[in-house]
Amino acid sequence: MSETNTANIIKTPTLDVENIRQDFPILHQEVNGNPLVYLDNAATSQKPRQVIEALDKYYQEDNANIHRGVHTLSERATIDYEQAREKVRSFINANSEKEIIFVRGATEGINLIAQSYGRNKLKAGDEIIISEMEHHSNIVPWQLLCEQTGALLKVIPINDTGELIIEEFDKLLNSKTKIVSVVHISNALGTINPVQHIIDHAHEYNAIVIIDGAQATPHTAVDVQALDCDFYVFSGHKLFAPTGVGVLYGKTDLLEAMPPWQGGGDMIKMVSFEKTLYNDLPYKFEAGTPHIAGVIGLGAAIDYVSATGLEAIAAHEHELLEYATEKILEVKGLRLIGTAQQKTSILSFVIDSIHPHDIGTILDHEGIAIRTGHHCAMPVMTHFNVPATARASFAFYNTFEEVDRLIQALGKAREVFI
Ligand code: C6P
Repeated sequence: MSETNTANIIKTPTLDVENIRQDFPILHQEVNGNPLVYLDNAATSQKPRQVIEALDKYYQEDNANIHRGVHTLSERATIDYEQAREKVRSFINANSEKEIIFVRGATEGINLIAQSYGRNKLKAGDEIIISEMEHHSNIVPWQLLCEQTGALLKVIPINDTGELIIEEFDKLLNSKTKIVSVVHISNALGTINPVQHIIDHAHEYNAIVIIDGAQATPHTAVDVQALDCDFYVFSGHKLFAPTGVGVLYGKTDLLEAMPPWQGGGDMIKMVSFEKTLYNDLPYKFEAGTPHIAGVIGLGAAIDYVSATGLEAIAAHEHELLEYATEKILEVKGLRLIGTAQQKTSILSFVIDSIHPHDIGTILDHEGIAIRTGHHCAMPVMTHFNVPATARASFAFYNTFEEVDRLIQALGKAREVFI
């Protein structure tokens, strides 16, 4: 894009990106003598000062355990923790706070469902459907469950643009299908999946549907009631919140019927050696002292994203994606992995014979952070017959100038290696 075109895009901003960047202290530093360009947002995103301050306040003023003490600090910590639950409920439009379980992240959420729901419900010969583009955290828990129960894993194939072949999904569904678990947005390809179709069709066979929303919640509004999914999981750290905290949403009736996953403090009403009574939802699934600061930080992150506006975020990221896609395709020998019609702001690519790790190293010298590797989605690499890709993933604080820096640096990588 010429300078004039860039100016045109910047003239009609959907977001005041420069202002937003002021909220992210980490972005204002040099790496290897160059201003940092952070394009590894799909791995983890940066934290606005409002989130950092919420953590700071908790540790400086309110630090105490929750649900336990009658003292003032404990009451304050409990209020902030439970307010964050309400913020999450509202953010994904769950019906009740009872449906919001705090976990460590998307990975723990899926494992909880597999072990608490799956292990109790599934028997030999039952079928679980996932897709070829899943993150390992939505493959391995189901393989473990299959080993434990004798259930069978079925896989929706993808085409060469990185889209689900949805007719094949429809063909896989049958009366033995008990669980369908698919990713909302692929971390390796950027594909936005037709989750509504998947949920509606799976329900015709009375299968329950789990959506892995790890890459979706930072980019798009999610309404779990409108979707009618049975479970939805996501991680805080991709949503500008701290690491070590995430969310499992589940419909009340399903969660009520599930046994606790872990035993310990807070998940009980009464314990004796003869019998233990479990706590009500959501505490039944929150054994032990949780990541209190992380949950409070997640609440602050949700406030920040909501105030910024997910519509404006999505619009800016879409413009970035279109601009970056056009520019990156001008790099000689570059092949994009993942060219779905419906995509979010992730660009996975390979360049001729340059190993993606070498691309990543050259870019790091230029101050540009991307991820290289299999992105915990090895079956995607197998499909596209590549060992790894380089992946640039954008957030709403990224700019068109940063895209230009990426493209220039890729040119340098070519000069060094080809
Ligand atoms: N993907 C990436 O660089 P955790 O680790 O539990 O926060 O999230 C796991 C996970 C689940 N599903 C999807 C679609 C994901 O992208 C991730 C995490 C990171 O792509 C780290 S591997």
